[in-house]
Amino acid sequence: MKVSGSIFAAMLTPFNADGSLSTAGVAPLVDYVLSKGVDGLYASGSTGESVLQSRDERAALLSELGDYARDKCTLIAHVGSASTDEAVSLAKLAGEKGFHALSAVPPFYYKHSYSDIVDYYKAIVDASELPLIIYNIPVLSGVDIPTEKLLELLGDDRIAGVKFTAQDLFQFGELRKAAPDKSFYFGTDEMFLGAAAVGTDGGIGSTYNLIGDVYVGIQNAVANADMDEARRLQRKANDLIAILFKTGVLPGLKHALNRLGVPVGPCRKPFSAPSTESIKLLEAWMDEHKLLR
Ligand code: MN9
Repeated sequence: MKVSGSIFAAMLTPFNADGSLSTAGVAPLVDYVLSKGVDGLYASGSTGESVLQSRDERAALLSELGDYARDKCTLIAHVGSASTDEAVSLAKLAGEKGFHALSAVPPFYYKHSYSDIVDYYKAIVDASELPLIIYNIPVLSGVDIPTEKLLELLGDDRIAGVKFTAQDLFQFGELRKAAPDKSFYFGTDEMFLGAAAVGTDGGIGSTYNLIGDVYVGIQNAVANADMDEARRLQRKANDLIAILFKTGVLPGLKHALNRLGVPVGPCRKPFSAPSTESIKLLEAWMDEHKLLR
């Protein structure tokens, strides 16, 4: 099973000023992100602050997004959870709402056996007809599935590939070599060019909410063997990302979008608002790149 498209924004979740979910914020955010030329959206993941939301809030976001955008682009629903039942219920909903694929982090917090992790993924794929992308993000999930176990999981036809948010390009290349029929999406935005050089089916990242065109450009430049252009674009992304490390990646991205007139609100606590000093750097970067309007 294949997922169509290559470059996907790991979508932010819009909140109101009081921190409640803003379903009204979905359409303007989708319109802005798609205007940058990405192939689709990956919703309710790390960037979407999913672990700070209830199951019902995640369901409301997925429902709104499905209704608004299923005919506009490829939609991937991240349904991963510490609880299999919650992941399964979100997977069913995504199927009903016209999503094109599912994704899930391994169950986190408790240290589960590999066989529990396999059962979790099987339960999710059994819940709908959709292909599933494993979300490998050991730095946040705390679960590092070894290469051979990832390959075992990929033996299931319904498991289409891996969103690989780590920095080990050797492992990334080994996975691709061992499973050439599967799709591997790189998730560390600041190293996307490295993955594109090794070979990647695409990328899924947080900063694509703001500058998706840059990653589309890197992918194209590498395909055309234009390394100067690819490096120029990665440097542009990394200048922004270095600033986002000062603001906090998600609070900074939300600040930037709010400034652009795309109302995404604040991040949920315990995230805090960016410092005044870091906001100055961010706005100067936006100004320099004509992102303020
Ligand atoms: O998966 C994101 N990774 C993390 C996506 O949240 C750890 C990335 O898109 C990063 O936010 C980005 C900046 O470090 O690469």
